[in-house]
Amino acid sequence: MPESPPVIVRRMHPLKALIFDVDGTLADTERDGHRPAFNHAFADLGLDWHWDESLYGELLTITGGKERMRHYAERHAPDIAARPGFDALVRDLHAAKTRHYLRLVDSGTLPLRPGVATLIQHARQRGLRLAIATTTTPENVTALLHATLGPDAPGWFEVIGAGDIVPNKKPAPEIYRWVLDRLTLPPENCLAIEDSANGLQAAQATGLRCLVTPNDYTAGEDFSGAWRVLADLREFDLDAIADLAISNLANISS
Ligand code: XBP
Ligand code: MG
Repeated sequence: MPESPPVIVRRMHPLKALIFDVDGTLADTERDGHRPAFNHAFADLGLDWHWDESLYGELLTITGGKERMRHYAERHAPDIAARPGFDALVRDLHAAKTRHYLRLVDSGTLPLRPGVATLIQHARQRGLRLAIATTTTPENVTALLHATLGPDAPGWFEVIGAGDIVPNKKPAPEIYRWVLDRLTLPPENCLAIEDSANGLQAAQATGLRCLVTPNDYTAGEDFSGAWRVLADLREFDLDAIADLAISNLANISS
């Protein structure tokens, strides 16, 4: 019997949810938000550490504020890192840093990146579900949403996965898995929106398509495998992607 030709099946995956990263994606929070907050915390606790813009760019490859401070101390202040009270110091520094960061956010000096507010508005109008997957502390997320989009905005996000809620931060996929579990959606129906290679890796390892909008700190990173790379979210048209059936071609022999 002659062999039947393969049947190409295109699987349609309607877009049901957008999952946003926060730092660097919703707003350029790192240089003028997290960085000065770390420096204020160092001064508060009597440390002569100072993270300038360039050094901070290097340190950003380590996600998570506590993890970033540990990494820095182990390399630049090994005597302090070796002290018995180092864990408590990191905890105190991070608590002070979060207080300073929240004050900066509340002062309204950290605007959303271009196109973010409009995309969120369009997504809500279309009934798309919204979620957050970030390594930063949960209070930082709600404060930023509140300060930039208004008091109701945190409630627009059905799931907010943030900070230490998972053991390993991005580029580990755990935070995206945590969010998908709570959305009870498969990755095929969701789009992750990120600004960094660490975030892209986390999304990819979860099976998510990922749109990357780089910023000054992440512009030179490797975004191979990203679904799209756009300068900012003004370039992103939700109408053009009702379905995410971009590359789901399956060869099925009949
Ligand atoms: C953001 C981070 C965060 C912040 C600091 O990464 O790495 O660690 O810089 O936040 P992403 P905390 O954008 O991939 O989520 O100090 O609250 O940890
Ligand atoms: Mg980010």
